[in-house]
Amino acid sequence: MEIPDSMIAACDPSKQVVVLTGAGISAESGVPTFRGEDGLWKRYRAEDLATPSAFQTNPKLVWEWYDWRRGIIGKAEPNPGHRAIAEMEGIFPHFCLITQNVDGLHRRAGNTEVIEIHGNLWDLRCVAEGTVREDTRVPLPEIPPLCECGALLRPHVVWFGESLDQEDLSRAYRLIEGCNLLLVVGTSAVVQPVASFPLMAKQAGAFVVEVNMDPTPISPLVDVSLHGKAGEILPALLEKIREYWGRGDGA
Ligand code: BJW
Repeated sequence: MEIPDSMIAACDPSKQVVVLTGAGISAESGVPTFRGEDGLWKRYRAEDLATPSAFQTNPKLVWEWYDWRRGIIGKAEPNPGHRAIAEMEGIFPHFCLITQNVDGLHRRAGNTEVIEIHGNLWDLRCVAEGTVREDTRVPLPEIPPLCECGALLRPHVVWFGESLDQEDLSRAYRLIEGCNLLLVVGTSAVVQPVASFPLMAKQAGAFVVEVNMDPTPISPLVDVSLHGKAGEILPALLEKIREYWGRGDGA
């Protein structure tokens, strides 16, 4: 996999850099993705597990699925791809990470400037009060878990048909529209509204790079598509950025 020089030149550390990630970044940590051959949606129906009506109909089933995923994610470790993105936060003074992932692995890798735009599965939200608390126990002692007020707790994640947190979304839009470089990693780019971020960034004048195992709907519109494993491409990219920009004049 060849990383073009035009791309390294676009990675100017003085510029606003945004990284947008999806499930593919955590695949090498053993966390299942949603789509593709081994994806969760091949084995489970999203309508039965990741919608508000599924939770209303059968909260126990939905929680059993999340408890199972929490078990997998609880044992997973950040991989070289997560670590490279964490190091980018140290290199680029104007940096932000927007992740669709709910696994918390980016924070564990060291990123602090993170918008978890689809929530976090270690947080539980009371359906009556809206209060959020962290609970990292695996397995949960009670399924479905209940709030002290007696109402159900739900995973603090964004399901299909639900609005994203307005504050997170507004901040993400501002970052996308103002960034100079957008690095899109490991997302199939089909779930809205996040799937539109790369086009928005491109239209606002950003240099857009995609890192993915396979081509996606955004591949034709990005400036550079790097096909391969994020855990291999991102450390190589970081090394090249350091080599190129570490010389001081970028020459
Ligand atoms: C690697 C790799 C390696 C593998 N290295 N790469 C406009 C038009 C049409 C529909 C809509 C629309 N606006 C809204 C909708 C409805 C819906 C939607 O987009 N549906 C589409 C599927 C058609 N969107 C919503 O409902 C959103 N809400 C919303 O917009 O509210 C307003 C509204 C509502 C209704 C109508 C209109 C407006 C909410 C979306 C919430 C998504 N929730 C989930 C579950 C989160 C909780 C949980 O985890 O349980 O979020 S679904 C799931 O998909 C999860 C992910 O964050 C999200 C995206 O998936 P992602 O990350 O891209 O993963 P994959 O598996 O798809 O892709 C992995 C990629 O990695 C692949 O490309 C691989 O090749 C690659 N890969 N290994 C590099 N090693």
